[in-house]
Amino acid sequence: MMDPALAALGLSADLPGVVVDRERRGPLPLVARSAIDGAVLATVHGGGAIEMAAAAAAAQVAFLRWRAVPAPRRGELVRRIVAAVRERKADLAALITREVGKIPAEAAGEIQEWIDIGDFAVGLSRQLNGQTIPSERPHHRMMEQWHPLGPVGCISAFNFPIAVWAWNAMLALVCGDSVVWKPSEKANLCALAAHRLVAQVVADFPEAPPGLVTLVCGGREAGEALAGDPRLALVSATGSVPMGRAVAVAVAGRLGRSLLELGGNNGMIVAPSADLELAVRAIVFAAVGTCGQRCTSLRRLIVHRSLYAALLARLRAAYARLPIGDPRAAGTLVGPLIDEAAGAAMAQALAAARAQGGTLHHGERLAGPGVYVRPALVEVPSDAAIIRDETFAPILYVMPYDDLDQAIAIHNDVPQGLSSAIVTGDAREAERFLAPAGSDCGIANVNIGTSGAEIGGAFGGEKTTGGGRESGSDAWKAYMRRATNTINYGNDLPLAQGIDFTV
Ligand code: UN1
Repeated sequence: MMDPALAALGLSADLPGVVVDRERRGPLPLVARSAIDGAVLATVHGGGAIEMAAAAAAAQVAFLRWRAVPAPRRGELVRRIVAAVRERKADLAALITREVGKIPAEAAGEIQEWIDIGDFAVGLSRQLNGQTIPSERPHHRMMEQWHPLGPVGCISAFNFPIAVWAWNAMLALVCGDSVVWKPSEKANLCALAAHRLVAQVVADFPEAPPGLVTLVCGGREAGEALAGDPRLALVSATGSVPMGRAVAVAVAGRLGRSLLELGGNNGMIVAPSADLELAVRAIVFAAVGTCGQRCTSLRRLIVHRSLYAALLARLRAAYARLPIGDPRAAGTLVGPLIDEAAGAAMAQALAAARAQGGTLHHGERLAGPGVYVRPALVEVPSDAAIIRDETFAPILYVMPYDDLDQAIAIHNDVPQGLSSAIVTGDAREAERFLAPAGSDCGIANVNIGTSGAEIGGAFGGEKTTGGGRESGSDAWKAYMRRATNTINYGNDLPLAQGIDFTV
């Protein structure tokens, strides 16, 4: 019998996985499984380098037409996409739950991020403003214009199988770009369903050319072909540091532009004046939400020694009563890890932490089918090597500190720099954390956790996180090219810098 989460969106058990001008069955059969129970949901026929080249070619042709459509009209397309998403929100969320195992509230939150960035992009379609700059030359005017950049390639991860592509695609579309998507191999059904919805709206929109949005489900070969294709002016990639490094090298090699959102190893400082009740709630959501599989998940907790024992006791108690299991069951807060490899990585990290002097609380594997774990708290010395690695699982390393400078130094002493937080009632401490010598991350919060960012802010981080910024604020500028124009409305030709070049 067809799974209801697939049936509601018209997905069958045997699906085309390449969408260029129309849906086609590529040569690469990919098995779509559910994280909930490991059940095989469907086979998706994806592609490799040949299919990716066809997608890039179609995207290039589409771009040449789409860039000439006025930006507010492009916004109208996105407005219609958002209307369709609002209608199908519940079905799309149920598919996220079925395929990658998110609890319904978080799955709905992910679709809400699509709606939010869509609304943001619609408004932006009338605000792609450049500036006017005073010229040093008489009777001259200087200005900047933002023009569409080119086709955008998007590589997305399983943990936000729809939202992260939507952040990219909605901005790219209003910016006048076409979009090629290579989704995670672990979330092809979410990608197909989301893409179908957009493709339908595009097909009904008079000015939207075929090839404006394309999809190639595939593996490494398709991803490498995307990164290497000179027609894709911007490659936006979300995933692991090794993947991002490979993409960065390939894109830099052809002098393309990349936008990277890679690993996080997010820390929180809990200061002596912290509201402990608030801290516990912030920590638990950030550390165990999405089963620790957000790039913004809280992984390191740096606690002032004066409240270390009390906070640890409260966290141990909270972890002991976490409702873990099938995310479709009412009340579940922690669903499964994505697959066996994730379970093995968690077990390996816990073994390493123990060997490096860690004391483990919880973290045990629970009964399947599906990879269910009780999230782990690990007391570790702050110089343990393991805390420098991001393990995509619910492991929270806990360590004490004595003064804030030391806490900030511990906090920043990891290769990654995505998200961070401090819980404190002391305004001076909060400001020190946010100041230039404070957190070195792209996101720094006060009295909230590290995850769950709104789309209005620029999202991304520093160091091995890759430096990219997606989503709100002025992240749209990555999807456009800037032209500086100087216009002479006089009859003479004065040169800049006072140069006299009279012949
Ligand atoms: C991710 O995990 O790749 O801030 C993105 C958050 C979400 C997005 C996470 N809005 O946790």
